[in-house]
Amino acid sequence: MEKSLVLIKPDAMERRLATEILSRLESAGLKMVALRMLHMDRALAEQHYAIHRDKPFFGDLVDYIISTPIVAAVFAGDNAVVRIRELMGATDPAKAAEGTIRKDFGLDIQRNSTHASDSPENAVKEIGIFFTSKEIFD
Ligand code: 3AN
Repeated sequence: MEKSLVLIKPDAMERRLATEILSRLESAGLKMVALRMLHMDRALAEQHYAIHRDKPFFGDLVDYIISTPIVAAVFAGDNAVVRIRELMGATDPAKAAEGTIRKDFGLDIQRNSTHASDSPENAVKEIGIFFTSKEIFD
């Protein structure tokens, strides 16, 4: 089964939305196969967001993701990457479709409540940043 990394970001953690967001993914038929809570340090955040290193918002993005503890999870299912991104909606909550997680909970383009892998290849890399193979129960 395909897997995707999901992060519950600081804005959602602060508003006690972690389980509600995880529940939406489970209700959609995706299977949670790994879960942990952690406070990312700067080095881990820079590794996770390395693809955005040259973007003007990189510094703010790293500061934001390390501002509180977060929840990291791995969800599995057929076409998990695409299905989860559909459930989450567009990066900018203002542009996200009705009924999506970011439309319902996101505050702005940075504080958009969740992260999900954007391809199966990136999912493998991202999952490896947060979990060992022994911590994934599929
Ligand atoms: P997604 O999370 O939908 O895959 P990406 O990969 O383009 O979106 O961006 C990663 C993260 O960077 C976003 N979740 C968001 O928090 C932040 N981000 C993206 N674009 C902007 C922007 N223009 N200004 C501030 N933050 C941004």
